[in-house]
Amino acid sequence: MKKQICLFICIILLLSGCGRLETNDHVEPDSGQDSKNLIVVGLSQVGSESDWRLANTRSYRETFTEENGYYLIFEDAQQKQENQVKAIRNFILQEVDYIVLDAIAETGWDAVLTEAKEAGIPVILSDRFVQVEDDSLYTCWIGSDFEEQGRQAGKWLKDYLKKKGRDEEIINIVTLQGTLDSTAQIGRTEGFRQVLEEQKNWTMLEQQPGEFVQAKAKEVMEYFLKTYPDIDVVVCENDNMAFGAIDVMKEAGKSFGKKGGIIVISFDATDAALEAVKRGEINADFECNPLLGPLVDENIKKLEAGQEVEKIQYVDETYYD
Ligand code: GZL
Repeated sequence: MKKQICLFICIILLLSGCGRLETNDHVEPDSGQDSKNLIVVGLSQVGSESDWRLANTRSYRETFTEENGYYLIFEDAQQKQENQVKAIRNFILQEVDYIVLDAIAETGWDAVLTEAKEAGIPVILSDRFVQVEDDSLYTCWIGSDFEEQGRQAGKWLKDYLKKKGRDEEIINIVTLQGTLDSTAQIGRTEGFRQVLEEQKNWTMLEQQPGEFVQAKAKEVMEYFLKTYPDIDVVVCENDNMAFGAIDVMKEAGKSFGKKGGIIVISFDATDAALEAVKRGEINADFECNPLLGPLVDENIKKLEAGQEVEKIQYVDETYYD
């Protein structure tokens, strides 16, 4: 049945001049596979901006397979919200069974998620959250407690400075923020701020977005080093931005990390970053679990069985120093 619907829609799209369905990839069921009993999932992914994102995408692709009973339509939005809105409208047109959304930013979703609700398609939020008037526009959200990650980073810095006998010293901090209005950026910035405001001797010199990418982070860190001669700490809201900051500090001959100089704090704890922790280039890295595919799968299977699911579901995480 679903196959016929998909075929019908393809014909409509071609006739209406929409051309090829704008899906980055279709996981076509084998011809022998009885596709009518596959769960059709339309997944709109932020992009491929970071190592964390690649691991996150891998987790979805390894989960939403035919063997697991899925037909996956995957869309990479290349970090543009308008591409995600377009993808969701495509999913509605294709009458998918579920929409999984990892939202580039928290705002701007009410209209398109209302269209999904009116089409009777459940929306599952994975990783990043959305701010909507009506929370019935999504079935559940599964992700990290980003504010807690930010608080953990602040508490770690407080303990580290105390251990070094620097708890009375003026501490100058800069932050490389993630994509503004993304849940990870909002939470990490706010969580760290809550600890910072209790430390009278800490000063946040400036916070600027590095978009979670290494190249942009390099530009911002170059600006920070030119503008502020005495930076004590750089908070990087993901590992790829930490790599950018490290490149710039090396080029500028700045000492940093565990051997002294600028303290480097990061988030995600990807494999490459944990190697940098071991080398002493990153002082502390706060884990953000990218393996969300199985958790989304669990929720979809419960919904398929007519069971209720928790509205807000946090994943477990830790940190490494
Ligand atoms: C966090 C995720 C963030 C990562 C970045 O859950 O949304 O986006 O921290 C990624 O690496 O770009």
